[in-house]
Amino acid sequence: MLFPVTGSTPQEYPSGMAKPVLTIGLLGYQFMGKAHSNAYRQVGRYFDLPVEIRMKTICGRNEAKVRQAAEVFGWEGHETDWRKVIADPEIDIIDISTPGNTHCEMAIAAAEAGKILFCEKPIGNTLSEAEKMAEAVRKSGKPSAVFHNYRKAPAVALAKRMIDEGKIGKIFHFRACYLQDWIADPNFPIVWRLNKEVAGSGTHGDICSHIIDMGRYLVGEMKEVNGLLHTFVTERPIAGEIDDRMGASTTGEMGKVDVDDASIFLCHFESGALGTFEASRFAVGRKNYNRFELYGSKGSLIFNMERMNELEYYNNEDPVGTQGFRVIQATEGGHPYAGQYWPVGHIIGYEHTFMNLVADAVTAVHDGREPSPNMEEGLKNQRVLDAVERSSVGRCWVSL
Ligand code: SOE
Repeated sequence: MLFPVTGSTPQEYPSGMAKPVLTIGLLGYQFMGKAHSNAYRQVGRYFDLPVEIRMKTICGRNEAKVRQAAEVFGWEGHETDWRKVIADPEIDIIDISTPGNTHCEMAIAAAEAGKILFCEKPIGNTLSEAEKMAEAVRKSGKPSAVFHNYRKAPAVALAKRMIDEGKIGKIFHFRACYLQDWIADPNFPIVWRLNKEVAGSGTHGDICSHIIDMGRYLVGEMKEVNGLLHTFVTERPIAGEIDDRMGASTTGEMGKVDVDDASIFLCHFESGALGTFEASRFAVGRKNYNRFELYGSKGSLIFNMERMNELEYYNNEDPVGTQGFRVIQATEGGHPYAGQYWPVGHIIGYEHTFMNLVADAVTAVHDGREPSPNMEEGLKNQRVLDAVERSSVGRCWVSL
């Protein structure tokens, strides 16, 4: 059942009345396929949603592996041809969680088939692809969502609430880093995330896109950027059989690496704030170190995904002599999303950020509103990715 996207008001369903159903077709079954499947399966058990979610079909090229994924993740069925999933009249939402080189064709086909599109980040491998995808979604008139899941961590959503309430005042600095180290070993093979033809870029699109989204979400749009993309290891073993943890066996042959290992850039925000962004897969010792520091005239905020339930807050208006960074544990009922899960102090994890995003998105779809972030935001993210790449090549500032 598709919902009128034009401004329908939230509907209250009297108890006992069947809720409308949103039927999902998921394209992709590996890391993000697993995270999205868990979110679709679990979200209705923690949120009182105005819809039922039907996990109909999961799709992947390897029949044996996608059949197993359907059984393990709880899908009604599985498919190896993504076009058949898009053609299924029972499916309302197409979720694209495959490697980046498949996103554009899938998204356009889904939009042209009148499906609601949920898409992993970054939406495309190039700005040109992202523009075509966003245009197809606009033409469809259907809502969309993009899985910038870190916005949906309670501590991050609390930071956004505090900024919007004026508690931080005028923002001077936004400093973000997203540091991993899973390919610091030069013997790690060239898996798809290290292959430009498949992934579009390396660290830049994969994880710098997340901190770009965080900057846009918390501070606003960027005016100009100046970046540097760098590859530390230019030759690696060619990958053989992939495993389920982003790794693979090797074939014994060596191949050229054509993507960035690190992506660093400065920006001027339209607000006048300054931004510094640093993403790397060579930060030895950092595993998923997605962190920001935000400094304003009335106060400052610090978030670290590896301590995702905490938000450090400095209130510049505390009485002199008592000022200092304090840790807010974002697990209280009044904190965004936290009340859906456990009593105060009983923390949540990475998988809950996807559940929170799905809860927001399907509720918005039901209410006839646009989810956030949606494909338009995904396109703005891609414009920043593209500008930083151009500035790195040109060794100059690039305006957005
Ligand atoms: C690999 O860097 C990765 O899986 C990203 O692709 C995800 O977007 C991020 O959430 C976790 O790390």
